[in-house]
Amino acid sequence: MKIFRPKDRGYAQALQRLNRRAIPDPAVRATVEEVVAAVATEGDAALIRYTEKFGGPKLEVGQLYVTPAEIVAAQASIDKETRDAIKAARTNVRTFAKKSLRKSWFTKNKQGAVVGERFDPFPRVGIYIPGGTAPLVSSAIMTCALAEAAGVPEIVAVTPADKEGKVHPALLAALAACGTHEIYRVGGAQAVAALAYGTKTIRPVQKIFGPGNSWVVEAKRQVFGVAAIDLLPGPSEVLVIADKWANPEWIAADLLAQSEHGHGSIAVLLTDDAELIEKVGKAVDAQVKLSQRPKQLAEALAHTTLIQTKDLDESIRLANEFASEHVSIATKRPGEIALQLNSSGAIFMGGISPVVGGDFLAGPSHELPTGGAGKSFAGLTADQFQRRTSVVMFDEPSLKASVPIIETFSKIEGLDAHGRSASIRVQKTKKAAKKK
Ligand code: HSO
Ligand code: ZN
Repeated sequence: MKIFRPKDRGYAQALQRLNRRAIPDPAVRATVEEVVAAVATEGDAALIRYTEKFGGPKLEVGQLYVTPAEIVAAQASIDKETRDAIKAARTNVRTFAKKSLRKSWFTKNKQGAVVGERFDPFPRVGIYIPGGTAPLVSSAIMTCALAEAAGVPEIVAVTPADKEGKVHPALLAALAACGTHEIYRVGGAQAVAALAYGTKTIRPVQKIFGPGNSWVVEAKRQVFGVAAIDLLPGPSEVLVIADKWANPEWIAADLLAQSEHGHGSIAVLLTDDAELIEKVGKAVDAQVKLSQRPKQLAEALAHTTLIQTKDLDESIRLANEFASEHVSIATKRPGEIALQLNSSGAIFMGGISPVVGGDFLAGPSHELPTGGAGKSFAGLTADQFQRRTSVVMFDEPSLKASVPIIETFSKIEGLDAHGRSASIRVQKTKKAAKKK
C-alpha cells in the first residue's frame, strides 16, 4: 500500500499515473495471436494442447462438453443456502435486465415512409466465466441471466476446469439456473478463439461476452470482427472518493474486498482529509490480518494507493481520469459527486453501499469496464444481447415525396444510378396508372 500526500516525493507522478488508458501488453498480445491462429486452423486439437500447456487439465476432446448428467449431479450436490443465494441474485439481475431491453418501434418520417428498429436476440452467444483462484458463481449469473432475459435461444458458456478437469458444482448450478444451453470446460484465449472461429466441438457464436484475465481480454479484442464482443472487463478495481465524514473501517473493507481478487486488481482512495488517510491505512493493516487470501491480497496491495487531494473537486477530476470499474462515494452528499463522474463502470452511493452489494446481488451486471476502458465503454446490459436491424417501408405517396431529395443527393454525389433506382419506381407507377 502506498500513501501520497501533497508534500510527499513522487506525489505529482502518482496523480499522473492515475490517468490510464487500456493499452494491451505486447507480450500478452503476441501469445494470444499465436493461440488464436492455432485454434482457427487446428480447432479442438489446439484447444486441448493450449489448455494443458497453460497449466490446465489434460483433456480428451470428448470431455470438453459438460454433460447434462454432470449438471444434474452438480445441482443435487449444492446445499439449500447456495441454491437460494443463486435464486435471489438471478431474480434481481433478471428484473434489472428486463428494464434494459430495447423494444422494436416504428414511426413515419417527414415524407411518410415507415421507418423503425427491430430488436431481436442474437441467435447464439458465447459467455466466458473466469476460473482462477475462486469459482465466480456470481459472474455466471451476472452474464447468463442477461442473455436469458433477452431471450437468446442458444447460450453457450465456457469456463476453465481445475487440474482434475472439474468445474465447481455451484458454478454449473448457476449456469443451469440462468438457462445456459451448452457448457464447455475450457478457458483462456483458446476458449475465446473457439467461440469466434468454431471448432468441431464448439460451434461458433455471433457475440462473445464475459470477464477474464489479460489473455482472455486480449483474445476478445483480437477476435473482434469475426465475432462481436461486449466490452473489455479485466481484473477488479475500486476507487473510493471520501470526505471527513466517511467511515475508515468501511472504506478499508471495500478496498480489500476488490483487492482479494488478486493479480492485477487495483484499489484507490481519494480524500481531501489527511486524518482519514491515516485511519484507512491503519484499518487496512488490521483487516488484512483477517483475510483467508493473504497471497492474493499481498499482490493487489502492492498497487493500492491512498491519495490526499486538495479538495473534492480534485478527487472528482482524478476519479474521472482513472475511470475505475467501481466508484464508491463515501461523502456527505454523494449525489452531487455522482453527477460529475463520467467514466465510472458502476457507482455506489454513500458509504453505506458496499461494492460487493453490486458484485453479488443488487441488479446491475457486475461485468464492467476496467483498466481505463470506462472512458469509452459501459458495463454489460441486457440490450447488448439484442441485435438491432433498421427497417424502411415506402409507399407510393411517400416515395413520390422523397424522390426529388434523393435525386438531388445522387446529383451531388455524381451517382446517377442511385437517383434512377428511386425515380424509376414513381415513373413506372405513373405509366401503370395511365394504362388503367
Ligand atoms: N468484483 C468482480 C465481480 C466478482 N466479485 C465476482 C466476486 N465475484 C467484478 O469486478
Ligand atoms: Zn468482486
